[in-house]
Amino acid sequence: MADIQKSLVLIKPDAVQRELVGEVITRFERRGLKMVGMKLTLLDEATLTEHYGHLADKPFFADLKKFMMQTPVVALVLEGLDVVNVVRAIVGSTNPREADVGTIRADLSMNVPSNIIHASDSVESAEIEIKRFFNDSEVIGYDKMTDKFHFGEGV
Ligand code: IDP
Ligand code: MG
Repeated sequence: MADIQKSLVLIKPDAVQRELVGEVITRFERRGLKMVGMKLTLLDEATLTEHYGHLADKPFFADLKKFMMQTPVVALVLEGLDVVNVVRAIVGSTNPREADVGTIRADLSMNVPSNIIHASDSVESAEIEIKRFFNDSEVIGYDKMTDKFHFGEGV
């Protein structure tokens, strides 16, 4: 049974530098995902240490955090049916050179860490990550005429 879920996306500094923010958001909008949170935000080291905690023992950890602080990122909360898996599929695998053609990472990037985008990898991490970057009042539920196509019976 499909669930309405939320997912956290960060459009990374490489995409901001390369003026790809609009392109990335357009892909999500066209797919029918609903933006319920959006902000430009400069990340600090403490937030990144927490966010990338699963990579703390990797040799690239310090460089990854430095990369993520180069410019502000654009943080999004997306809502939709099974949105966590849908977003990961739109984003593609971590190494852009191994990602499927048609995914954001394969179409727009060539390397790590500069792979355009972060997306939550499970419903549980999405809940934690949304709280990491957004206050409750910054995630805004609203009706859209297209909800009936993307969320409901489709008629
Ligand atoms: P994900 O972003 O696809 O979920 P994770 O394994 O959670 O992948 O890694 C988080 C981020 O760390 C990646 O998106 C990438 O920017 C960076 N990263 C992952 N592996 C490497 C690496 O081997 N070298 C440099 N950066 C890496
Ligand atoms: Mg990850």
